[in-house]
Amino acid sequence: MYARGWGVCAGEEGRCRVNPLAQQNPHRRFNPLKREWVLVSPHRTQRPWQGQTEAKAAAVALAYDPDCYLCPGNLRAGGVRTEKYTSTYVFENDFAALKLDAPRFSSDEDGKGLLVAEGESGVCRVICFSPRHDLTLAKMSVAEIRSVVDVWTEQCVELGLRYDIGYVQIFENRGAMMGASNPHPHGQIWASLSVPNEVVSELGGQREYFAKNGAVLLCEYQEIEESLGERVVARNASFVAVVPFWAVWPFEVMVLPRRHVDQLQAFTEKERSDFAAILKTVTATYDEVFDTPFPYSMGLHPAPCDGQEYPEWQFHAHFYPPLLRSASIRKFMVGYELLGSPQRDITPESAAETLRQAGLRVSA
Ligand code: H2U
Ligand code: ZN
Repeated sequence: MYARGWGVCAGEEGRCRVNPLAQQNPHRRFNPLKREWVLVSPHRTQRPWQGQTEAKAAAVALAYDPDCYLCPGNLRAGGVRTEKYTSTYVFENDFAALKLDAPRFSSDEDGKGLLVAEGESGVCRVICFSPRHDLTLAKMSVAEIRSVVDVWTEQCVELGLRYDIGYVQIFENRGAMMGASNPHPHGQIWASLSVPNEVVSELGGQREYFAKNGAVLLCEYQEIEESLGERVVARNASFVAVVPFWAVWPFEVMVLPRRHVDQLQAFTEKERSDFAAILKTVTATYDEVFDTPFPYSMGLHPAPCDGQEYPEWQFHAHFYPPLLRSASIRKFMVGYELLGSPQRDITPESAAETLRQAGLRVSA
């Protein structure tokens, strides 16, 4: 893969490390999950910025906001009153993008596959992580995040058993910069009949690797990352958080289990608590980097639940945060990135080092 003139750089124990040439020179890295390349331009980190800056997000102060759609006992925008919930709480999205009773159809209008459409059905739900308006995952206790993990798991079990659901996508948009509509700590579930694009793409990479090597791509990757350590941000008994070798977003993080698990519902009790703990560590670390509530889109990637077997799939979670150099300077995916390939300036190794330093300040 690194054929053209690069050679392989062996570390002390003969393990492969990032080629020193790559730390300072333009290069591209391969994402084996999606089978796509990302351009890395480390020499460019000093470039001046006179473009858009964002306002620093203020921390939310109120434990209960009478005007919040998601606070317990309040009237929602759709006219339904939320009950006075006391722990993690789920409701059907009042403005759902998917509906279970949507008609099934498929059409290919010109018969050439150029005007293809299919009916899509599913369910959209909102999960209030906590009744407290002023909390975030980073500020919630591990026990409170554990109740979020439990609810995610129950949702995956319930929806995964349905014959008309093929994938359960759980995610959180955090912060106005990522389009979150409300500071109340919440996430969403979009469960659909078909398997969405990103998952199809990651399945392609994992299948190819499994067929070639008879091994699970992300399990082997996790072992390599743990043995090298240079992109590891945090770890506990059951999980490791890394800035992927092929990360696109400046401070992108992937959370991987340290054993092969395809679904959330396959976690042991201890793993559920350890998952809660590493989510707290990652989100608290993020908030420390620029001393601001760190915006991100986060999501879980279990295997599809369409009745097929996925021995090649490893459960994982992605964090995609947009901030680049400060609380007010974000990365944009524009120009070359829309038309060519994604590109980053700071290397994943230096982002991991920044996150590790921030993590040390959190635990100090
Ligand atoms: P985001 O902040 O990630 O947009 O999630 C909030 C979701 O909550 C959004 O999908 C739903 C929106 O449709 N919502 C309701 O279902 N009812 C409301 O009263 C407000 C928002
Ligand atoms: Zn994924």
